[in-house]
Amino acid sequence: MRGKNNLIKIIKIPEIFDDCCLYFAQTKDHIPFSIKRVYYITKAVTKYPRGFHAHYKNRQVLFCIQGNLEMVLDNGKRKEKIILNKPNEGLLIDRLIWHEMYGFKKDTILLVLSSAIFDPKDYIRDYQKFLKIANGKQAS
Ligand code: T46
Repeated sequence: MRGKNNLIKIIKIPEIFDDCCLYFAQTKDHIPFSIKRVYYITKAVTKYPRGFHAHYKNRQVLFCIQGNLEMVLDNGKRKEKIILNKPNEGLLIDRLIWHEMYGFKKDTILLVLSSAIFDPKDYIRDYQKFLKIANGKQAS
């Protein structure tokens, strides 16, 4: 993982090359939580950004296993950007990190490992509310 204070935390996972490319990620060795849910996004449209929310509790690691997209992370104080395009690199999105996804290239596949089962109440989708919570001005 990169520096502790960076918003961008990249987790490298093993890659095995023989007559294919095989990647694996497992709890403890690579993923800093028990994986409760897996989902993936395909056929996203370049001109429609996604995300625009933060989670109260859910933690996630995102792998762009094919293609390319840009992620913007925001902790309420500063923002950082990264291009995801390497199947052996996962991006950790921790609690209370606002995230936005842009520029999905054609045929991009984003695989997400999640620490919690789906709960719509875990989403903060209002940016002003997020800023208050992230900066400790509103009880969550
Ligand atoms: C995230 C980013 C990276 C479900 O019913 N179950 C699920 O497990 C998920 C992930 C979504 N949904 C429903 C909720 C919405 O009605 O699928 C619909 C689309 O979800 P959303 O608009 O939140 O999609 P994204 O791409 O903006 O965000 C997703 C995840 O929802 C989110 O947790 O961090 O990918």
